[in-house]
Amino acid sequence: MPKLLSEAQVKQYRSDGFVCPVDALSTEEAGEFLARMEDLESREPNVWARSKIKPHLLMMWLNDLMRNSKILDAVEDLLGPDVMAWATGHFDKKPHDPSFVSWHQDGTYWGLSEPSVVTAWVALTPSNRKNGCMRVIPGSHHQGQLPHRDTIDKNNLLSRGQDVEVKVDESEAVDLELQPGQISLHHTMLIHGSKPNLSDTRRLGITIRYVAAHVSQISGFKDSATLVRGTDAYRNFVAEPRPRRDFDPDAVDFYEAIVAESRRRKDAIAAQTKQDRLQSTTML
Ligand SMILES: O=C(O)CCC(=O)C(=O)O
Repeated sequence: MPKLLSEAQVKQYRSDGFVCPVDALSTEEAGEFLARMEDLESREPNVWARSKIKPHLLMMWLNDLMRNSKILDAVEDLLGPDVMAWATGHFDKKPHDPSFVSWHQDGTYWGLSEPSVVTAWVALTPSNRKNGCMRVIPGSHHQGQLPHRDTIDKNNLLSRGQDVEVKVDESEAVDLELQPGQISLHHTMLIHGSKPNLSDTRRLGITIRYVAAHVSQISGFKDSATLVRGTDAYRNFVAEPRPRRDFDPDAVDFYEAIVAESRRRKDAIAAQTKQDRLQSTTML
């Protein structure tokens, strides 16, 4: 018996690769998290530039959000009882912001052993078709890992501008519209992206990437995660410290070391992919 999702939603996740919408936080709770985030932004300049990959290591509000019991109930319904929070992020589009996200699969540079990885996309503002909500291609996760190419576009919110190298039929795309406090859940291999914000309202989503505790990092680079539900019998990841205050100096040291590893990992996987592609072209 699932804890938060219905049997039908669990089935839909397996067949389509996503569930949306799921009621997780109340509107008031979402407003409180947004207020805590904005308060930090006003006190600490460039917070997001200083914490791009695992901001939950440095921001108390985000570390609290990824432990929210309702979100974890939904994730447990998909991943099982032992859950680690592995990464977090924010996708922010101001009114009339040209920022977009190219079609991609999340797992491309992650180096994880298997796809028992779910993203909870938490809406802190309304997210809809007009302000550039996330869009997904149902069932595309069944194709497994697809090749991507890195692109350079200053408006692409992805760090490498990665773009999946298969033709995406946009007529199949489903808009994941959410109200503040609602979440969507998507599979790490699901093809997804989003368009610019054409509205007068901000669109802000927080991503929390959860992995089942048995998943491991297989790229050879050191990696960390936080146990948020159940037990960690595997110890595949370095246990992350919980910040005692925002930008806690001890947390910053841990953050910088782990994020440097993560950058090296992404560069190594991208270089390997390039080499594999070169080899397969010369063999033709
Ligand atoms: O928020 C968006 O527009 C895209 C989010 C995304 O790409 C992700 O969650 O991986």
